[in-house]
Amino acid sequence: MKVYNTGDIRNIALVGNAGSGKTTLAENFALEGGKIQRKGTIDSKSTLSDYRPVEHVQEGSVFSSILNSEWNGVKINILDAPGALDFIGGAVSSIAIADTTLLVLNAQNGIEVGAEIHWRLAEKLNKPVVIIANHLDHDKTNFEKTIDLAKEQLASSVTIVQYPVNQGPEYNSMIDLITMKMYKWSADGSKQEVLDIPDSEKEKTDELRMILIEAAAENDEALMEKFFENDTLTEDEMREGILKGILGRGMFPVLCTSAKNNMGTKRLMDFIKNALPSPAAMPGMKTKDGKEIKPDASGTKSLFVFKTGVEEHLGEVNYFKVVSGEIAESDDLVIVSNKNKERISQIFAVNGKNRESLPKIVAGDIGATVKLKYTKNEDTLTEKGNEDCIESIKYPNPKIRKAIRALSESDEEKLGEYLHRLHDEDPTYILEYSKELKQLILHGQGEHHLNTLKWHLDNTFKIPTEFLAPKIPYRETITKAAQSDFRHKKQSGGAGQFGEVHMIIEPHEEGKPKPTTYKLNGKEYTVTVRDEDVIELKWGGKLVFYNCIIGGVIDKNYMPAIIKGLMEKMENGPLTGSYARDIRVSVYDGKMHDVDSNEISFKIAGSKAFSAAFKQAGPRILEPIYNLEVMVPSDSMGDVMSDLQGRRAIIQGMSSAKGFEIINAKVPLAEVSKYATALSSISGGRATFELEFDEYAPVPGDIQNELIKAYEEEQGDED
Ligand SMILES: Nc1nc2c(ncn2[C@@H]2O[C@H](COP(=O)(O)OP(=O)(O)O)[C@@H](O)[C@H]2O)c(=O)[nH]1
Ligand SMILES: [Mg+2]
Repeated sequence: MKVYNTGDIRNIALVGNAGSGKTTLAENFALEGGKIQRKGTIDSKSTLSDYRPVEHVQEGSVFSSILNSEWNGVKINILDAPGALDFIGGAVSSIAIADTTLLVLNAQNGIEVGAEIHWRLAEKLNKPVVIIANHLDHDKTNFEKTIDLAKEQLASSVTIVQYPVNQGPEYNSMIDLITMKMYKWSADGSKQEVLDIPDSEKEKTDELRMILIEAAAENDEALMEKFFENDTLTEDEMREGILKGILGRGMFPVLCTSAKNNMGTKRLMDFIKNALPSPAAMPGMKTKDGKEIKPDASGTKSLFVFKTGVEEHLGEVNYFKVVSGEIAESDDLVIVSNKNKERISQIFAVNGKNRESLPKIVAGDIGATVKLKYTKNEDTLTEKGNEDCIESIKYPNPKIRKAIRALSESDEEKLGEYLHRLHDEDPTYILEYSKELKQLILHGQGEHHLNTLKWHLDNTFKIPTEFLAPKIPYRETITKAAQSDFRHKKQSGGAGQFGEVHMIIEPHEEGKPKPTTYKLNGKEYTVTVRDEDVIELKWGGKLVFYNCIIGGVIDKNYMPAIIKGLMEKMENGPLTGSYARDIRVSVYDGKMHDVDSNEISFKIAGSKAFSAAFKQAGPRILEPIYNLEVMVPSDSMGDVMSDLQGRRAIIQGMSSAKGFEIINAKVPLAEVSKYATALSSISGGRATFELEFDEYAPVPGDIQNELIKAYEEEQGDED
């Protein structure tokens, strides 16, 4: 296949709600560019994208698919994203990697949730957006209303470039305000006529063209002046203004298609070639240190792997964008993160599962390769000595968690391996083996997302699994000071054991001065700190240990053994077996025996004294609290608020955005494990949320009692 220069490449992401027609549109691009001879259809499960078995079962895209086509010498790389929000990962990477986002709307339905959310992703990544009004051939199609809603909900600078002449079942013509022509198609879209604008449309066309010209002028001061002077712009000036507007997100042009009938594709491809930026016109990719790498074909060889998939008969396929330089077959590159060497044995341009070989590929282009040994998703491969590592794509935080288990114990190892593989294919699945909970926890974007993963395990990998309720990683701490001592003594027969430890424990708080005196149960204790040991706990919080021994009653060498004893209890808290945190311990007295004292004795004495003190020190169970941000359409605000009240949420603030209310709250993790499902049913799928861990806070007393009881019963069962 031909090698294209950076300036002759257009990278576009197709996004929008599920069912809006992205995959069908991608198929049209491939057909018009001669990549396929016959168009596949969604109904016959024969499209280039959506080729994977899971997508046939689900009847929709699950992963993004990469396609390419050619139009008048320009290569168009198409990243066809899934529309369903559970598979948002594919949309995030597509928008991040492509230079322009094509937001496809189903003009029967206005702005659907998926469109709204993908719009916000493009906004966050500062990407130019072109709006495609699709599905123009239905009874219920309402182009005008859809565009009004887009102006209201997305941006006021949504600007009509094409409009349908006869939307509805008879749809076959559209007028383009740049070329000032009418495009008319045969019923199957195969024949296109370019006609003069009929008289009946002239008035409307002139009016809309003036709006377009004014919108184009707004993107440049010089153009604006010309517009004020002449009340119009020349054809060239208008095109210049549109280019600038698209690039700077000052204008969001609207184009028209009926993807099923392949109407509008050719003119859309013209527009992609003429009005959308090549990678050279866009900011380069950013490194982890914030450096921008321009897509310079003569620069250092560098590529970024943005997607990994396992394909039948091929094994792992790595999809990449060339960051800079030219990558040629047989190039030897190095992975920046771990310095492993990789040879690029083959380079492909792909159309779903179809591949064409390329001898080389230049900066800004998108390709695929196979047989890499060490490369992982999101790796940067470059020339030896170059340290520029491209920053990872930022995916939304997980929204749901479940524990998963193989039904047969002998599958456990394979399960872990396949789950890692699925994470590489879809980074929004996060896998965590929690040692503390003794559960394999899966995090995902929603119920459907996790069920799809299970489908893979059951059907692709043939490992039967089950989901379990995920446990909550509780913590334990104390609220007041308490004293305790313990003598461990074993002096009958054989080698003896002897250790005695006296301690005071109390809550640790940052900045609290070192202990001096305590009054506990009517008794006064004075301590003098000799040594301080601050232990940062792996699970958060601290254990602060003070050696306050006077007169050498416990040898300094036994302190590590006492700390070991404490740590055993910190790892397996006395209330519920959860990790304990934020405690300080002053060991101020004790006793040794000349012969029988040893490390094990002091470890046991330390551990027992600590346990006893812990129980008298106002122990509390802490639970993880998350910051929750919910974006709610104004009309379901009341229902969302009352639902939150039932989840022990503390509302932190509220604000409004375009048609949305934003609620910020703090909620316990225990109350939001199924929030994705609940919120979706309350808001008809229109509300979205983000969750982020904030802090640990005490659980209410009644819940603490229930948890302790449940733990005791569980322990009882085990005995
Ligand atoms: N009538 C009509 N059907 C369309 C149009 N575009 C797509 N479809 C159909 O809508 C369904 C969803 O299309 P698909 O391309 O999978 O949408 P995606 O989820 O956005 O990728 C399929 O049955 C398509 O045949 C259109 O413009 N008109
Ligand atoms: Mg699709």
